[in-house]
Amino acid sequence: MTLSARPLRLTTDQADFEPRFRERLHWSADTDAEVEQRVAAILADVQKRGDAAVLEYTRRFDGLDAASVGALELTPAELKAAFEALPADQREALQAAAARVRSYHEAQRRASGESWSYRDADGTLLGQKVTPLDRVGIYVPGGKAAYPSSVLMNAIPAHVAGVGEIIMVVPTPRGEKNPLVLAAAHVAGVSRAFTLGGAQAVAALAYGTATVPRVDKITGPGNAYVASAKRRVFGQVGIDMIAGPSEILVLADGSTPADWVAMDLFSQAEHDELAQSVLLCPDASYLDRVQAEIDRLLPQMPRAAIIAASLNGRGALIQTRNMEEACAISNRIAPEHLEIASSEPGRWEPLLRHAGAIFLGSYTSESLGDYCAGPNHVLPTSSTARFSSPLGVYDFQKRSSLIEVSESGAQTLGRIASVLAHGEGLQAHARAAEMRLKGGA
Ligand code: HSO
Ligand code: ZN
Repeated sequence: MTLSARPLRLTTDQADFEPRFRERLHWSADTDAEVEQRVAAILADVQKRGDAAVLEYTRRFDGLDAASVGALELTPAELKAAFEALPADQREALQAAAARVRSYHEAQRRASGESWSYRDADGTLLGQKVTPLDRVGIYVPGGKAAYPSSVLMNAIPAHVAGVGEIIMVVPTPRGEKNPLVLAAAHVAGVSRAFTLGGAQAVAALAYGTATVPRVDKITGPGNAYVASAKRRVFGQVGIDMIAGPSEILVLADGSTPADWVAMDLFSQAEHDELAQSVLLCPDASYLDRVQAEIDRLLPQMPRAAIIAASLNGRGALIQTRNMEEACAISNRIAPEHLEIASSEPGRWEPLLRHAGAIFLGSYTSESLGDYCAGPNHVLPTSSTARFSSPLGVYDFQKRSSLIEVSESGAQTLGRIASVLAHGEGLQAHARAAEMRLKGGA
């Protein structure tokens, strides 16, 4: 059987464009009741029985038998040894990627992650103090989607933020460790790592056990069980986001070689059958050329079956009236990754408001951003780029307001506060403000 990949072909001036476009874009993050129930039971059990429950679920779900949770800890020496045993090209690539991701996040911290304050006319000091989180947990998926690059993308911003302790968990079915994941943990500054996964790992991090320390925030992607567990422990601990399937939207003016764009669509599609790849272009003949390249290139791809399922089920090639309309549609979609495959990316970028990451110009393939350009590859999916941002240093910090009222400030503020406090019927508030007025009250 020969595979074919035919993304849905639409033009914005066809009569049924809207409903067909909406149907293709639709993604529901509806949760499965059975998953929810099982996760709730696992969380409650780990909360109650700690290590014993974690061990039992790890045995049951990962086929990994250990005498204690402590025996599932990967020592720093083991992480380092994994790094040192890598072939030189992998070791160097990992280090080069880590260095770039680190410099980017250091710039991010300098730009927006520092404390600040000012004094107003009364000499009252007002400001914001930025503090790194004490301890965070990083969930690294194992199994079919084990991404060492995601270890870098989660751990490095945490490290740059100044987080005291970074605890990594990675499911390790039957104890088969992924050397690149271990090596990435070494390079990225992970403090402790456990071969644990699933809802039980999230529970261990959220509640703490005798062996696994309780963290303040859990970041990183995972399967439906992990997503459900993260949603449920939120409040007790912080979480980064609940990620949906990965997406790419390419805006093309026809100037980028069609095979480059076809491969960029594949690069997202190969992640997952549910991943979404969309191309918008005003030129119908360019869309034909990209489709021809898809047909030509697909048989060469080892993950052709996943790519075909993704493109046939969720892909789209959309002909727009012009580039302005393509930009407007892109804003409606608010994609996780947005490539501007154009000879004049600077002309279109100002029109684009909602996207996790914007890749400008023909040379900027998403895959360069996925691994090593520097910005984070953990990005808001499923249109959440309308209101949220890439994972960053700021996710590993929190802010406290600082207020130091001077004696003269207490006079000005005291009068205002007293009036408002009386208005709210709160006498103690009013008196606390009035007592500090000169002449007292
Ligand atoms: N495109 C993925 C990240 C990734 N790609 C990891 C390769 N490895 C989600 O942003
Ligand atoms: Zn990717």
